[in-house]
Amino acid sequence: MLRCLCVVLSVPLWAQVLELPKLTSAVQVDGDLKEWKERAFHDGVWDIYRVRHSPWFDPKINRLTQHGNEPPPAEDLAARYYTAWDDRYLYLGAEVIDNVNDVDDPAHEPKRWYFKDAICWFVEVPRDTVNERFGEGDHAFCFVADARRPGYAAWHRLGDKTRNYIEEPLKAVEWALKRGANGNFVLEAKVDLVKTTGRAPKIGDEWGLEIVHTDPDGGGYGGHIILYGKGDDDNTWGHARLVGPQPEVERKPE
Ligand SMILES: [Ca+2]
Ligand SMILES: [Ca+2]
Ligand SMILES: [Ca+2]
Ligand SMILES: [Ca+2]
Repeated sequence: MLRCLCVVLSVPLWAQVLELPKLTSAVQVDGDLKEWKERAFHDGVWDIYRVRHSPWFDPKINRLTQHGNEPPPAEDLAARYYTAWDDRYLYLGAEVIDNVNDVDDPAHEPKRWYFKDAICWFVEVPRDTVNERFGEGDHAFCFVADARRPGYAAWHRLGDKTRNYIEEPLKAVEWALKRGANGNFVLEAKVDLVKTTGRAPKIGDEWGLEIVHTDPDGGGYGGHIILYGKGDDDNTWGHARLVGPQPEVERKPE
């Protein structure tokens, strides 16, 4: 019994497999996640306090910007993230509490989502054990929290056999962004995986997964939280697996 416990404890916590459920009913991309979020992968609210106690925490890359007169960190940035898929598409959603919406970048370039409020899902399809930084199989699907949805606000960073860090607008996508009070927003996106990765997803596929949520709030680069990984090296990303449909959270009958 004791030996079993030791084996379990020797596995790094982020080796836990993130199971991404398949959706079996249609998604309306309208900025309201209600028709699918209960059946998506979702592991609760994330903020800097929770990230601070995660196995991948690094204070240099998981921090929020200090401008003076800040609200408590929980009001600076907190979010729920949703991820699911079907035979062709990847579904991405987020419900975000943010004190300031900042989508202005003094040195704007289309690829500079990371200098603006943005959420980016990094995936490696399929997962391997080679350290790569946006090499072949690595994709970032990024969304700037700009309700005007300029062309660069949906962005695709990827690699291929010979190139790293290919940067281009993400065109094979439908997405919606609904702004709330302050910098709050809801994001809903449907990414065509056949067009972006060249592969139709199926149950049992193994992916790498990291979520990067940037929150400069008027400052320069560097205010962000990262989930399940430690940056651009895909070998630090979490281990995700595509699984069949999952039921909604069960509640105790009255
Ligand atoms: Ca919807
Ligand atoms: Ca903020
Ligand atoms: Ca790799
Ligand atoms: Ca912000």
